[in-house]
Amino acid sequence: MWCPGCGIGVMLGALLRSFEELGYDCRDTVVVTGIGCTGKSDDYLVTHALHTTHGRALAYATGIKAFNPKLKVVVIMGDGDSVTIGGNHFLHAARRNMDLTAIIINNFNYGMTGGQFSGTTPSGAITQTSFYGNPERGIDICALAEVAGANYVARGTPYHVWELKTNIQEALSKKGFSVVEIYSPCPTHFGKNNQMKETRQMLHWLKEKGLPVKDYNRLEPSQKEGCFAVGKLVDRDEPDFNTRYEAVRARAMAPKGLRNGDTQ
Ligand SMILES: Cc1ncc(C[n+]2csc(CCOP(=O)(O)OP(=O)(O)O)c2C)c(N)n1
Ligand code: SF4
Repeated sequence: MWCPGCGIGVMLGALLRSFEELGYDCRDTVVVTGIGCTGKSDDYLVTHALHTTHGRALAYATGIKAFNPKLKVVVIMGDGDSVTIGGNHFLHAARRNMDLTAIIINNFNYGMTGGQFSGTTPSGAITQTSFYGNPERGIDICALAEVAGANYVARGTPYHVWELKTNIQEALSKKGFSVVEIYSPCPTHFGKNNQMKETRQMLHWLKEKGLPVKDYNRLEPSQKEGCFAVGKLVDRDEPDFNTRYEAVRARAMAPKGLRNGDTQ
């Protein structure tokens, strides 16, 4: 299904190993995807799966989780799906702290439709729609998830595959909105356009520039240029949406006089 050297299969392998090691049951696991190369991941799964529309996977997943909080809901998206066309849903899933795990393949472009720039394409990068350099700045997905209210945020790459599996397992085990962003090679488009035509060049870039969080944080701001942190970035335990909603429901169902706002 995917081009040779694409990072999506490595992500899927890490996710499936995580399901197995955490003892997930396919009967109460739902994987929701959007549209794109990444969105095709659900074709390989025996869990429940919902292949939705481009950019709306989190909205569908929110509905599933709100309706049946017992289900384990995982959302697999590309950078286009998650934070470009789907940016609004991403912001609100994080703000609500929905108990969902978002696995995001960030290959810095729209892979499926031929390599156009997306909301994460770095400034100056060459794509099919920015032949002379991208004039926009790319979104930092992890920073966005943190400020919007996610309980767990991590970044991985296919080069750091064992760490990636650990981060995915932590994300799956966390109550509330968890995000694992994966910087992922798209040699066919982004790599070819940005002097990394060979997969090994893209992997070398991930290896050289991806630093463990502790090492990255020790760098001076000027040294951070072009580098990125790999590993767990945020880990907190704010109440998720369903917990807050149940508290509101209990107040609303309480006998008159015991509800908030009752005057007598
Ligand atoms: C509403 C809507 N707009 C545009 C498209 C066309 N389209 C399909 S996939 C895609 C981009 C996918 O990029 P991304 O989400 O980053 O995933 P990737 O293919 O890179 O894995 C676009 C624009 C669509 N299917 N639906
Ligand atoms: S076009 Fe890019 S993202 Fe899509 S399968 Fe090929 S390498 Fe992967």
